[in-house]
Amino acid sequence: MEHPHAALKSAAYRIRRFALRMGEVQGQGYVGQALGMADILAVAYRHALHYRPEAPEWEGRDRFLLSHGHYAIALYAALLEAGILPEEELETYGSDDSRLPMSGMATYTPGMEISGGSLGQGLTIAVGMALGLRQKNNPAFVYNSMSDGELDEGSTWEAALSAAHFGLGNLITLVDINNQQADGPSTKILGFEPLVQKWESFGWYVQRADGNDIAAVKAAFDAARNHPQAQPRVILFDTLMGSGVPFLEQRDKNHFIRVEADEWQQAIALLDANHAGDQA
Ligand SMILES: Cc1ncc(C[n+]2csc(CCOP(=O)(O)OP(=O)(O)O)c2C)c(N)n1
Ligand SMILES: [Mg+2]
Repeated sequence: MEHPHAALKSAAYRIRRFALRMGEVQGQGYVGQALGMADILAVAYRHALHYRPEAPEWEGRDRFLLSHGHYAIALYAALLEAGILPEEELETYGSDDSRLPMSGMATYTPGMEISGGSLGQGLTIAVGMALGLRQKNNPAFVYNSMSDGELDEGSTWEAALSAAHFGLGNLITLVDINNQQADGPSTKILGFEPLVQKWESFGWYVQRADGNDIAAVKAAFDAARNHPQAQPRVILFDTLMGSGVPFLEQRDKNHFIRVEADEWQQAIALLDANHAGDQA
């Protein structure tokens, strides 16, 4: 019997594959993050977000802000899947004059709403955008995607307070909890649990879900959009870095992965085999 979310699983597979192919172009990159977030991005771009691939700046679009700009490769893979970027452009990833630089730049890439990467800024911008859209009676949602390292930034919590104060029901924050930062496990660097209670006490509608379980991710997006109160919404996604490629899942210090030349093809072959097995 076909998996009930077969189309979304296939989208997540293609997003992982695009990310690995871009990684191979440069020989290194934030590939573990892209693999870890692929299921979330598949649901975002194939189920939840309203957008027009041929008109990335359409005023009615939902805004997807990549606060963690170093995850650009993950968003490019999603924009390729969404048809906002053409597939042949993938080969230019990270090269001079490419529209796909290694860190996200709003002025370079269609579908890249902000130049993220100075961590902890995305949510502050998202609050302003959500307020502005509400002012203009524009019913679009603002999604702010952020990493667990950004929970260490004071600006994140100032923005969280403001969003609740203004009752921003058009704001959805996605947190990628991969328990990794540049210097090691997030929980060892600056403990942030219990996160559900923290966000709730800041006045948010909170869900926590397995970010690598397509059905759970889809249900969380649906509940976030349909929540009836005028409250900002956050989904805390627990994810596994490198998800879908076992030898990358197990790699230590996978914040920035250097993969040997022959391992990219090996990773793609494993992913393909897994996906074929899923569909059988
Ligand atoms: C304000 C700010 N401080 C420090 C950095 C340097 N930096 C880049 S990535 C990173 C790790 C942050 O944690 P997270 O985004 O959770 O890492 P990942 O999950 O990608 O390993 C840091 C500290 C930065 N980009 N911005
Ligand atoms: Mg992290």
